Amino acid sequence: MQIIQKTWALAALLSVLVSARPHQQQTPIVRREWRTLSKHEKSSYLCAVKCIMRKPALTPPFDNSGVISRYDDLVYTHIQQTFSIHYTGHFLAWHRYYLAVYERMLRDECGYKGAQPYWDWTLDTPADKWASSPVFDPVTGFGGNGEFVESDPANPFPPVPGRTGGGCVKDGPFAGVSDVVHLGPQDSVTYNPQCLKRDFSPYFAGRYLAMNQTQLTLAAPDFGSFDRVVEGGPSFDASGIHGGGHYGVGGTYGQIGDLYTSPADPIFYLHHANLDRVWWSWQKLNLEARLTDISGPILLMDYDNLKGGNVTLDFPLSVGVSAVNVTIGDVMNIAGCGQNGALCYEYDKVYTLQG
Ligand SMILES: *[C@@H]1O[C@H](CO)[C@@H](O)[C@H](O)[C@H]1NC(C)=O
Ligand SMILES: *[C@@H]1O[C@H](CO)[C@@H](O)[C@H](O)[C@H]1NC(C)=O
Ligand SMILES: *[C@@H]1O[C@H](CO)[C@@H](O)[C@H](O)[C@H]1NC(C)=O
Ligand SMILES: [Cu+2]
Repeated sequence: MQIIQKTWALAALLSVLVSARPHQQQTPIVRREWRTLSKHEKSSYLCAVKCIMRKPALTPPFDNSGVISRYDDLVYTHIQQTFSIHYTGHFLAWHRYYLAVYERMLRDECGYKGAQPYWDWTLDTPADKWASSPVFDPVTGFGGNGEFVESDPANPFPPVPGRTGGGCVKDGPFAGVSDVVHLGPQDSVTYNPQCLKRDFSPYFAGRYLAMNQTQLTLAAPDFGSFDRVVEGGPSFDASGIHGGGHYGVGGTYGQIGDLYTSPADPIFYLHHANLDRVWWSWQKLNLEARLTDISGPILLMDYDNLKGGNVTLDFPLSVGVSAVNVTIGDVMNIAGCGQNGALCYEYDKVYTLQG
């Protein structure tokens, strides 16, 4: 009798411990390329995106807040941290965590059963193939370009070379809605209902998203130089694969081309999943060493460390109200699964170095 009671007590204790850690998966979920998903898988993903756009925000309300939905919670935290998460050593680590949190929100809060898909844009180059990418499909994808609008001559910044759109998206699941986007432009966080805009630059995509640029990126010898090839410089002529996706889709007038509000376009998450896959591909070329290789400035563009030092594995990452804080060290291994980090996913395929 006593043994039975003790066993029962132990079982109860174990179940409490297990339920207190609801995200402790044992085996990684597998991220796949958008075009390899079945019609049903694509529509489940798009359905989950629309669902998270309808769930009420957790960010504490402030005057005239534009943070309406759970989707906005993430856009908001990206806007707030814009200048501390780009052109820094933790750029890739922060976005890796941000994506994993989005993926978990889709699964836990909207019943999505799959993993976050990625977009292998090398398959949609050269430039003349860009606009017909399956990612932009009006029925099974995210819809395409916006109507062409002339560049504003009063804008002191040069237009994105090769831009072809700029207006509201004309087809797909986000077309015909005047308040898909609530935040922005730029760092504005008060309620500003907008349509989703895109401004494709097939030229820009062809120049920075083809296999040649991806190979150049993978060939970097250490993390510090790898990150700089990914991020490129702030000018259009010094871009890398990061800017290639943002400006190839968003041009001058699309939200995804706006450094602050870019996650307002759901394609952001597929583009960044592929950037993360490039990083993981690079790590896998020498995994043991590259599970701990991290450097790059703590402060914006401080590549010479004149104002601050490099980030290290214990550097903290925060994505606001949607998840606990972690460190860079917690996200170095995408398939740590609670034993060795905060993440538990894999990619079905990685890039390899050619020739
Ligand atoms: C890659 O090819 C594109 C298209 O031909 C070209 O514009 C670009 O400069 C090339 N990039 C590199 C790094 O060679
Ligand atoms: C920061 O890291 C770079 C490599 O990315 C290295 O060359 C540099 O010496 C480091 N700076 C400091 C202050 O440790
Ligand atoms: C997470 O990090 C952010 C930014 O560093 C900080 O403001 C916040 O207080 C931290 N949250 C917790 C729960 O430690
Ligand atoms: Cu970003």
